[in-house]
Amino acid sequence: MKYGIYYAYWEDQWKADYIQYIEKVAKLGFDFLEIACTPINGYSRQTLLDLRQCAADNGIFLTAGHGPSADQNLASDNPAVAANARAFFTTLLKNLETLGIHTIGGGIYSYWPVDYSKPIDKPGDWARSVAAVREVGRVAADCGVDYCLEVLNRFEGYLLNTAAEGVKFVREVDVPAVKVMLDTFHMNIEEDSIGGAIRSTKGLLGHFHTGECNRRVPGRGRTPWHEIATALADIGYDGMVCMEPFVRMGGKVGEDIKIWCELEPGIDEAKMDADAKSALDFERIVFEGAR
Ligand SMILES: [Mn+2]
Repeated sequence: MKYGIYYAYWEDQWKADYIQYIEKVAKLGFDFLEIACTPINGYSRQTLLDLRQCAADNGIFLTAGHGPSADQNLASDNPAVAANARAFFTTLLKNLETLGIHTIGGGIYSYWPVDYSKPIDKPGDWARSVAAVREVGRVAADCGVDYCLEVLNRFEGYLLNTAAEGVKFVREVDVPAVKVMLDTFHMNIEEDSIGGAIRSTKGLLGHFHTGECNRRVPGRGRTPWHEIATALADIGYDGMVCMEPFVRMGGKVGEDIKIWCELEPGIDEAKMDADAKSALDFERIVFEGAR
C-alpha cells in the first residue's frame, strides 16, 4: 500500500502552491500527495513539469482529486455543458500525464456539490454519464491515468451512493482504466456493511479515501478501521490509501465540505502536521498489520 494525504487539509481553497505541500508531506513521511485539479488546466507546461520534478526530488508521487463544477458535468442534459465537460477532462487528463499523475478520483461522473434545489433525473443522468465516462475513460487510458469514480453520500451526490452502484456503473462503462473509488466517510453514511462494501469492489477498486465520520484524521473516532483493513486485505487491494481530513472552518473548502463547528479548537499548523503524522503511523500499523 501507498499512503497519502489530500493537500486541502491545510488549505481553505481548491488550489494552492503545491510545491510547499510536496515538501511538507515528504518530510512527514507520506508516499504521495493528492492535489486538486481546479488550477491545473491553467498551468503552463513548464509549471506542470516543475511540479513533477519537485515531487520526484522529494521522493513522493502525486495523485489528483476533483469535484467538477456544474459546467464540467459529464451527465448534463445540456449538450453544450456535456461537450464542455468532455473537453475539460480531455485537456485535464493530458495535463495529468505531463504531471506524471496516474490516478484521478472524485465525483468525476457528475458535478459537486450538487444543487438539490433543482429536480434530479437519475436514470437520464446515469445513462448520459456512462456514455461520457466511457469516452473520457478511453482518453484516461491513453494518458496512463486510472479514472476513479468516488461513491458519495446522498447529501453530496445522487448517481453513486453505494459501492453496489459504483460496481454496476463501472461494469456498464466497461473500460479498464475506469474504476471504483470508496471513501470511509461516505460509506459510514450509506453502507449496511463497510467490510462488505469494500469486498464487493474486488478487482475494480482503484483508489481509497480515509477519514473519520466527522472527517477528523483517521484513528480519532469510531470508524471500524480493523474491519476496513481486513476487507482491503481480503480483496488483495495493494493500491493507494489517501487520508482526506478536513478540520477547519472557512473559505471555499469549509463551505463546500460543510464545516460549521471547530472540530479541533485552536489547532495551528504545527499541530495539524503532528496529527497528520500520527494518523499516518496509525494507518500503516492497521493496514499493513492486516495484510
Ligand atoms: Mn473522498
